[in-house]
Amino acid sequence: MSFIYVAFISLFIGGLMGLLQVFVRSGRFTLPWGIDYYQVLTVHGVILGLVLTTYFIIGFHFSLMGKTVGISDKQRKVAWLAFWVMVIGTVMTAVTILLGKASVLYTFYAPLKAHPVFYIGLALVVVGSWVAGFVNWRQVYLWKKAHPGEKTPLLAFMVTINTLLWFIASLGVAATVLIQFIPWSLGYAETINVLVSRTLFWYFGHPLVYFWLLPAYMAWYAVIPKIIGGKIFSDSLARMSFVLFLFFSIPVGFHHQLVEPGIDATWKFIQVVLTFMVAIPSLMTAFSMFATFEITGRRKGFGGLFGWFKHLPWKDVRFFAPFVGMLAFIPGGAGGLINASHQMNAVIHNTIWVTGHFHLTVATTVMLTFFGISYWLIPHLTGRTLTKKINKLGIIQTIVWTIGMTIMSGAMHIQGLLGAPRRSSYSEYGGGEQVTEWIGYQMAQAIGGTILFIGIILMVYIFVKLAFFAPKGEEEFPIAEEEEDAEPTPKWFENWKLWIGITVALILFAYTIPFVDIIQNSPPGSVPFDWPIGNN
Ligand code: HAS
Repeated sequence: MSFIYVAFISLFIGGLMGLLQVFVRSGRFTLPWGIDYYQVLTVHGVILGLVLTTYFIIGFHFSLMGKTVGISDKQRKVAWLAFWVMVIGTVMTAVTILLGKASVLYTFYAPLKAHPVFYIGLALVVVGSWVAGFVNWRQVYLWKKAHPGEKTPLLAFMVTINTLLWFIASLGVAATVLIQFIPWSLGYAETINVLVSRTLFWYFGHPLVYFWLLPAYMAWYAVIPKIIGGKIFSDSLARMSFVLFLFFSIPVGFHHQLVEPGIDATWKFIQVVLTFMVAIPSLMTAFSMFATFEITGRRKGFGGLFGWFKHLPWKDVRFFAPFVGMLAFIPGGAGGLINASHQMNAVIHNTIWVTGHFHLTVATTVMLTFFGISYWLIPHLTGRTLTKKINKLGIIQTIVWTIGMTIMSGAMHIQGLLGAPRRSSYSEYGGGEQVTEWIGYQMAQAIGGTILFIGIILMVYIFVKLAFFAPKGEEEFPIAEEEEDAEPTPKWFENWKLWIGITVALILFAYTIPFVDIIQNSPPGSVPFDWPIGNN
């Protein structure tokens, strides 16, 4: 619950920053008291993209592990250590941003330099998250020892994969922060190798998005079937899709660097092929969800081609919010495939289309699923219940979010196709003709963003209600069982050495030669640049 508190405080602060951004980009509003647009944008990206997600996910992981494999008092103490290390790191990072000494956005691209404390704080957040992961692995290990020959419970298996994915991926960001950014920002190193830093960042940055997505998939595979009165379609399919995510989410970072000079085109091509591989487990997930919906509906007596669709509990927000998240992932995922296609990437890269893409994926698919989880998880943890009134408010919240996001993200996608840049404040670009095409969409963005902020206020209100004021009682922790006639899960799913071995082999294959090439043929490193100029 402590992790979830931080997540919801972050939601409010980050959402407020988002509101200010869309106002500024409408061209009708200037930030007061000399506050800088890029400072606000950095708070928004760091607090929503890195803080909210990581805290919510780790809290959710702990709750799933507690329910399935249990947690000892000793493990709980180490989990608290993880929490406090992360909080100290978060506060350090937040202070530097608020003091205007780290307006480097959430991707902190070199050669923009932040105050050293910004990087040290981020490193602490990562270290804290590793400690949490170690606790999760230990939980599974002890459970396996006590239950020889039994398969690890599905959700514990999924948490293990997600923490493994996170650990292997975050080694990249830890390396660039410790070896490159901290010495350079402290003045011990005069220059930084920009391409190496970006490559290590994206080695981490892409799997990061699956670290966000997989907890949503955990709920789709194992929680949603229970809520709709059904069963898990296939335990093996669910495990296989998670294993495929472990394999393919890391060796694909180059698809964020397709226009980056200095990376050999052959290796970009190879990583694009691997990117298309990572879409497969998502398609398997879509298939599995349809199967669950249909089988459950037919069992309840709803026949015909689409009759089963009617049985879904549309008035239950625990289902409705994640379902809208699933729907949003159809255009969101299709947009991802467009981004990954080398030629089309040249059209949309560094345009606000990309911002539209990730507001559909992380800010809709993932967030609406996290909200869907919160409706039962928070009252479950606080010993309260989800009342009919809060449920109804939740449905309204989901609709408000969907309207706001459709307008905002739609406007971003269209503007991106017209060439409007991302990561930029309002500008008329010297009266350029092309810019006039964007203005209307920037207004739409502001309208959508304002509706979304209303959605955030509603959600924070619901959170406070569920955490402190809802009637006392017992809220179910819904975990579904597998279909009776499902094929038994093969034993080799527990072969962790094999999964880790294949993952490492794929990473070495995709990165060794291009990385050596990048280091051997690097242009001169860069001295630091400060923003705002002369501020640091
Ligand atoms: Fe992405 C940029 C490619 C998925 C997040 N992405 C980003 C950035 C973020 C992000 C934050 O190749 C910006 C980073 C930055 O700041 O620069 N993305 C992909 C691909 C996928 C993908 C191929 N992205 C995500 C997810 C994210 C996320 C998930 C967050 C959670 N993305 C890219 C690329 C870029 C990029 C390039 C760089 C662009 C550039 O140039 O800068 C795939 O994983 C997508 C596969 C998904 C599917 C959809 C499956 C559909 C499902 C729903 C089923 C629905 C049901 C309901 C069951 C194939 C599972 C049905 C009911 C009915 C009634 C119909």
